[in-house]
Amino acid sequence: MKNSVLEASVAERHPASAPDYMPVAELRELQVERLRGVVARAWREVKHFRARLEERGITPEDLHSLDDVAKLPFTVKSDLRDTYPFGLFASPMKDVVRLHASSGTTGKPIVVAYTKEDVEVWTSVLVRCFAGCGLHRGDIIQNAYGYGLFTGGLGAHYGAEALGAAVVPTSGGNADRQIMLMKDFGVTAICCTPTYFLHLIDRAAELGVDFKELPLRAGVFGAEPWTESMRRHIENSSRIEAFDIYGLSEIIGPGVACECRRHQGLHIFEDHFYPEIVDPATGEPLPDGSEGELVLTTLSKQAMPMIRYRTRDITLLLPGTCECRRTIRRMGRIGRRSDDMLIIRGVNVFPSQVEAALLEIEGTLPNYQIILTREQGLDQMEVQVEVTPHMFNDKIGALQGLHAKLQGALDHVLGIRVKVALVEAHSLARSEGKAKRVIDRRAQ
Ligand code: DLL
Repeated sequence: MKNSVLEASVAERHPASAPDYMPVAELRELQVERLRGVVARAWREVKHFRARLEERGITPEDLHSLDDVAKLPFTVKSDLRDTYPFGLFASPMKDVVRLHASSGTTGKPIVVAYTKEDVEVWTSVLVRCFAGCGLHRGDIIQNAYGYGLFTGGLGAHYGAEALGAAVVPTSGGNADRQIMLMKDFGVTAICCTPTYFLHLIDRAAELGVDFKELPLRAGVFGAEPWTESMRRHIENSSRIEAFDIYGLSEIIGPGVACECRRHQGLHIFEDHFYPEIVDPATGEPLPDGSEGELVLTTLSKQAMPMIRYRTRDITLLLPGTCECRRTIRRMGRIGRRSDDMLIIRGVNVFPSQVEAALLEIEGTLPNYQIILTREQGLDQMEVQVEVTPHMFNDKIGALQGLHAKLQGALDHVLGIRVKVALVEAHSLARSEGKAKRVIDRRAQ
């Protein structure tokens, strides 16, 4: 650590970070007040939510303390899908200023909406993230999260700009240009997925650029699971400080939680996002310190309040307080999800999407396997598909045509480039129990 603890904690106190240090009693009071407000809003404006409460015979007046949150029904991803596209909105379109979307298990994405106030809250939590990472006005932040429907790019962009930093909005891709700009502009911090940064490290070495020699001093990495050993590798090979940032589209995007310079868990911006941990099987709330599924309730969202959203992310709320003296609680790293979602280069991919795409195309068999590898730090996905013997023995042109068709269908459904390999019927391993569709060799 370059600074002493005291120097760092003084330097970190950006004015926007004030709520991070709020006395706990005051924070709990604010949370109850906001919880009642957000539930009343959802009850008034969202038919789906009101029906759920009525089924349980609950009204917003039944909420007196934070413990009462457990009375509320959960919201799950299929609720967003079932009400696609705008069924969970609590604001009229005239008040919505932004829409984002993330891929779901079917062809239709999950849609999320923001009012002007929501964008302001989103921006403010990202300022708090960056300030907690020790970044400030004068920093040059290269933002290599994808710009577009994905929340990473625009979310981090607004936050970095509001912090007063100079933003270099490179978006994802084109590693050589990322490295050139990082070097020529004297970039001091980078935002991207951790695996993309690993790729940049490898590519820079090939180009003869040493990250250790650059002014780059921080990386704000998230959108996919990563490990402490990956942090060590990143920090050792680039001499930067690597921070873990967490978030999800349904709640706001990046900026639900972020590490501070102590790196002892991710501080959750609890004044806007109320966290619970529940048993993923039973939904029963678990005490701080127990591992389970993270459930989040938005306390100030206008356009699309989320009540007790089941994130499927497995983590724990850390007991005790952080050395940085923030009073907001911390969660552990997300190591895994309770469902089968794969995250490839920051994009969410479900094996079921692959399956659905394959089934549409004639000449393939419903036997396929997804092989995940990591090449030069970048996730690669290969889809091996068995083809009918007839097709396999046919002219080479037919196989090429099928290959192109499959490639097109998968690119379209998944939104990322994957490798397609056509293999002979019965050549893929069979399982006696559940089929093992995914072989993940990324950690090997
Ligand atoms: O990935 C938002 C984001 C962008 C977060 C940039 C951080 C940085 P989604 O595409 O909706 O949103 O994916 C959300 O990604 O439920 C987790 O499973 C996973 N995830 C996000 N951040 C982390 C992290 C964005 N730091 C899903 N560690 C979440 C592990 C993460 N998993």
